[in-house]
Amino acid sequence: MKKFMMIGKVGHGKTTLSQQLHGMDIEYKKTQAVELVGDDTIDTPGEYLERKERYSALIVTATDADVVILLCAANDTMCTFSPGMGSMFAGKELVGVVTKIDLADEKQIKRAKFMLEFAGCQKIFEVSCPTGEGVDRLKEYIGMD
Ligand SMILES: Nc1nc2c(ncn2[C@@H]2O[C@H](COP(=O)(O)OP(=O)(O)O)[C@@H](O)[C@H]2O)c(=O)[nH]1
Ligand SMILES: [Mg+2]
Repeated sequence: MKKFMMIGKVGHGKTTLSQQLHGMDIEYKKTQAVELVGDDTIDTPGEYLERKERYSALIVTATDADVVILLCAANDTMCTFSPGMGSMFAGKELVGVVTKIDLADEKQIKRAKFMLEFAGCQKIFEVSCPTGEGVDRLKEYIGMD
């Protein structure tokens, strides 16, 4: 069984997308620790990405994952991922997901995609959880059962 790991800033939609990928009811809950959603998805607290001193926790947690998914909300105005950042997960398949496309325009979506590309994502998807757009395409690509 493949394992997936979600990484992104607080509020960018990691937990919601994890629930949606598993067909679960969407329930808001602040993620305070590394948690397993379903039996294959490692959900992480956004603070692990936002605070550089916690990067080591991301690296250690990623050893259990086959696919690392970097998420960036389309309406984010900050630079979430620095160029080449994905290399800290050396050897893992790196997939980018632009979330919240329902809240953004084309220019914003493109900006988020560039950032994920520069971070090192080999493939990038655009999703909206309220509409479900793009979620099945992502699920199929990563090979989630
Ligand atoms: N409009 C919109 N809201 C979303 C989307 N994905 C998540 N949200 C909302 O964003 C907030 C934070 O989501 P959450 O999954 O907890 O983010 P996390 O901190 O990355 O786990 C919640 O209120 C979600 O309902 C999306 O695609 N579109
Ligand atoms: Mg969360």
